[in-house]
Amino acid sequence: MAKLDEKIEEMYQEVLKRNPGETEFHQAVLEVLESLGPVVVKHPEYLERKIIERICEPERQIIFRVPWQNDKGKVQINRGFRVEFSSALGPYKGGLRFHPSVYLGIIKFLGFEQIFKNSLTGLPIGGGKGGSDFDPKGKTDDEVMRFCQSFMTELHRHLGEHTDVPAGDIGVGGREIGYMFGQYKRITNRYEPGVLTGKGLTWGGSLVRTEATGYGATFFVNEMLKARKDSFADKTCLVSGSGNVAIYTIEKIHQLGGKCIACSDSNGVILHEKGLDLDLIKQLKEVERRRISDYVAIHKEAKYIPNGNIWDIPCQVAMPSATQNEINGKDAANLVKNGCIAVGEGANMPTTPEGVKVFLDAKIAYGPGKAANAGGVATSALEMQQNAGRDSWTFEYTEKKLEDIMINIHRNCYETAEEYGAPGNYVLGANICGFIKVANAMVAHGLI
Ligand code: NDP
Ligand code: 2IT
Repeated sequence: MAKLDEKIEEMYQEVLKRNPGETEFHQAVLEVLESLGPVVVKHPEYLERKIIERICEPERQIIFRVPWQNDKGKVQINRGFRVEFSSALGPYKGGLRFHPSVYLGIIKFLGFEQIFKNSLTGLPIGGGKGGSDFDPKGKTDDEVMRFCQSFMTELHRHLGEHTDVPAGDIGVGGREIGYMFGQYKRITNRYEPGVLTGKGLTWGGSLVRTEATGYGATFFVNEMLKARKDSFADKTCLVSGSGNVAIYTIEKIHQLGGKCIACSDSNGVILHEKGLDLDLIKQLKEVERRRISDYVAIHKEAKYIPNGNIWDIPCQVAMPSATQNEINGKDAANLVKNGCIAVGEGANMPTTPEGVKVFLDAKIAYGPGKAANAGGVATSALEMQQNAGRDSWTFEYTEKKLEDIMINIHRNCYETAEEYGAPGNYVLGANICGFIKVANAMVAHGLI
């Protein structure tokens, strides 16, 4: 762990005290605070106005009961969350996660990261996150619908195109956004597409939003490789997870000439040395909602490794796209030892602090989530633009905008790292660049 500036250390201790037990939130805060020492030296006004202390305290936290009935008529109770972290740059914006591990500490880590990520996109969006400890696995379509309707029955009063605009995350995709949009419309009697993003294409959605996070993360890695006079051509790649982000990361890697040989889920790893069959993965995951273990029934030469560790497989590029803390110090050391030269985080905070240190010390190209996976939320902001203008753009036009945004984020992180004397350190670059824009807006808005 880098040593914190004395004043910043005090702020971190206060965060620990005020938010007991929220270990993921502590981790996300510490990672940002470690970068801010030189910033407060240059900008003493941030200390005077307690900008860091204010950023660490969400503007509003909503926790609510979500009652619903399963197919047998039995009453179920889940907990819903929406943490509206920062509206310095625009309406609160960020996804909803449905996963049994969800509690306040996870939503707060995600919401905190989202502030700086959204700032990096250059678009007018604040930071927020929400979700529930509801487990969509094994639930029928009707059960998911009833849950989403109950969730939105409470959440709707907090939303609005100028107030708070949720989207998907783990366990929340097009189906769930559809049920929530329907319930919002029914309760408010307003057809207000700008209230959610990730919508279907016939009712206000944007082309490229489905692909955006994976494509964007791959564009970001491509920029890191270009900065090192390298490219994806013939690179062997690993992508963890097999959900939305993983699928479109694999797709773009293949389009850019790389070969992705493995993906995973929480039960195991698929290894296919000749390159993954993405059409099959899409069929299994997006259409049939099955597990990736079924892949080997079609491709006999591929291997399914139950409880396997994907990071044990030698690769040149690794793109963690499943969940937080999926790469620990040992995994990171293994990746580097096996010849990995670039890591791009599609997931949020997938690398532990020990792992991050390994990547930075080895000086490989390491793109942290808040920069590398910003293409998803950036394209959500493009969806909001289209909704506001009652417009819809072509795939090519929207993808080009996404690519330009990722190129810009890369350049800003790269140049900020140089300016602060840490060339090649995208962690420092992303944290400082994302922070300064939010901090300046907060100074301008006065003490609120
Ligand atoms: P999905 O629900 O579509 O897919 C999640 C994938 O990750 C599944 O393969 C799932 O496996 C695996 N996974 C989830 N939790 C765990 C866990 N605790 N242990 C092991 N594997 C796990 O989600 P997304 O693809 O949308 O999200 C993936 C990551 O990307 C998350 O970190 C999310 O925050 C981040 N992200 C998503 C964005 C988006 O636009 N969707 C934007 C930016 C970041 P299983 O099915 O076995 O649970
Ligand atoms: O983590 C993320 O950036 C997301 N889950 C996407 C958020 C969004 O509002 O599109």
